[in-house]
Amino acid sequence: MSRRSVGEINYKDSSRLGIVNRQWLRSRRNLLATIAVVITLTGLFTAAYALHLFGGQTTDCWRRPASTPNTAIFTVVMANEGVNVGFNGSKYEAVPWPVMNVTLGQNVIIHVVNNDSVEPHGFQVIHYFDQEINGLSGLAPGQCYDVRFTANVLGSFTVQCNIFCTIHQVMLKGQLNVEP
Ligand SMILES: [Cu+2]
Repeated sequence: MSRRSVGEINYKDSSRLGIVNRQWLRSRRNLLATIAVVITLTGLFTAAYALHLFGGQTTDCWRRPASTPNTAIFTVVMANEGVNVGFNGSKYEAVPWPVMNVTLGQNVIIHVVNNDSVEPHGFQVIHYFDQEINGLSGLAPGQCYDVRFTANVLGSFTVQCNIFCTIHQVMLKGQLNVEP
């Protein structure tokens, strides 16, 4: 075997090694680029979710419904701890609580927030909102719901949690007064 042929073999080997290295580098670069794209997309989706850009279930429950003419807006918070225990702190108040006074013909929005850390709660305004929120499963912890109706009948109407729960058994009931 001559030196030259040995050299050729070495040359071919090293060039083949170079091609392998380049391919390996290219695939590695593609892999890194893919990872970067995945991280970027994940970040964008996380940010969009955190900023409530998807709508639907990511509603900010602490935002009051927008005010419109001839509309009475109330917020009712249900909680098992803190100042709102019961309905807006009904645990610490005499029945009826909370009391909502509206004028006949007004549109009414009751923004119901379940801030309970454990239990779902129902919400009912006798005559005006006899249906349940999500059937008998109620409003889950962290959820909110806008009850809307027009106060077209005079009188006092009971407001209550209509599903079984431990906090509203003894701290019932609110009242809606529709006045002339
Ligand atoms: Cu309840």
